[in-house]
Amino acid sequence: MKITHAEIIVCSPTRNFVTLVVHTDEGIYGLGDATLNGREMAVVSYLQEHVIPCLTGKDPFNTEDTWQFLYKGAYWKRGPVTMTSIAAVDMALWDIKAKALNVPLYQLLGGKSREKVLVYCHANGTDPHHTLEEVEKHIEMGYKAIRVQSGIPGMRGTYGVAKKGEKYEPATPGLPQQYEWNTEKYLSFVPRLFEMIRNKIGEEILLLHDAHHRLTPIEAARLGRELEPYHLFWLEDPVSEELQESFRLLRRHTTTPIAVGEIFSSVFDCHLLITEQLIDYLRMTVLHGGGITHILKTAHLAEIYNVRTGFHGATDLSPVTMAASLHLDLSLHNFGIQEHMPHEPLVDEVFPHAYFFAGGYLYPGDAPGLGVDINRQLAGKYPYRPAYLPINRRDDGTMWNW
Ligand code: EZ4
Ligand code: CO
Repeated sequence: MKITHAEIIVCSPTRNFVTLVVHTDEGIYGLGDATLNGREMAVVSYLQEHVIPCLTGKDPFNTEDTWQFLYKGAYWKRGPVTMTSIAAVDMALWDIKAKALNVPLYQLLGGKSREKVLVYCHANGTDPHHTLEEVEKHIEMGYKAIRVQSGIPGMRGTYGVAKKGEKYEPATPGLPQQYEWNTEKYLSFVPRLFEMIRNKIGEEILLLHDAHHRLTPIEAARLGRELEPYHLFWLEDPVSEELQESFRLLRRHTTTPIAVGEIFSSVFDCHLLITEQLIDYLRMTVLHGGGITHILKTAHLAEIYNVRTGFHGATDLSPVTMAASLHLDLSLHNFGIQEHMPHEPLVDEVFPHAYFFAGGYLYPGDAPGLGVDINRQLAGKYPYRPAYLPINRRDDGTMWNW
């Protein structure tokens, strides 16, 4: 089998997605997600100008060699644009291989290690009362694990929380929106929020929280320690992700489990975190972490050090990534949990898929390959719209991590 050509489909059914379609001389094609939220066209250009021309004539079964060709061959290794581009090709090739062999992808990754994939959803409220309502609503929907984010009294907006009645979406059309940040108000609020939620709902539901890279290590240590009585499943992105060493300080002070990695590009962003056992869950994804080929290696390293997976699954990752994640979730021994932020119905229509949700779990389904397709005609009705993630500033105007 040989790759004949590849094409890129950019569409915006409620939000932007970049999809790579790789075609072969046997008529089988594979899909890869190439969406880098807020920087979409950089990946389009990287693929179009520098990657697609090299794919023609290659055997799509040689996933390892093609990965190394794109990684080593670029010379400029790593970085989100490069690794997202490589991931898109890698997903598409694994999709082709599994389709050609007529098996769901998980069969090529070790088969089933479990029957179903535990997921967590988001409960985002404008204030604690609204947040509790959202938690209760999601418990009724069957979710067994819930990430809790809440607006903070006295602060205008915070991460993960939209206006009441609206859904939180990462990135909005137009120029970046500005949010404000106050560490002191946040730190005194969050433990009281979780105390209230635990008192109302009891111990059974798993609770998670995302600090979205905003604290220093010692601030995060205080938060982790004060949250201990409420038994979080994890505290996510407690500190900025760049400095792996900063997790040593945090780790010394708290037993609250730590998750990090949604913006990691490769194992070299987390080798220290894994081998020093500084984290409990790795959020690096198939999409932004170099594809199935590289995530497999990273997850296997993590397994040796008792670090489990908790793949990123926000709505800016397309159903193609969700499918790839679910095949990995089903097969990796050290699977922990999968994020589930359901796409809008229109997105599911543009990307018809075999995976489905039932009773707090996701199932990848048994369609050959990834089990996802793209409806080109429908996609064509929703052209790309420039959109940005928000920015964040402290009270005095200082730029902060969003
Ligand atoms: O901010 O996907 O845990 N999930 C998150 C997400 C990210 C967005 C960035 O594109 O932190 O909401
Ligand atoms: Co996050």
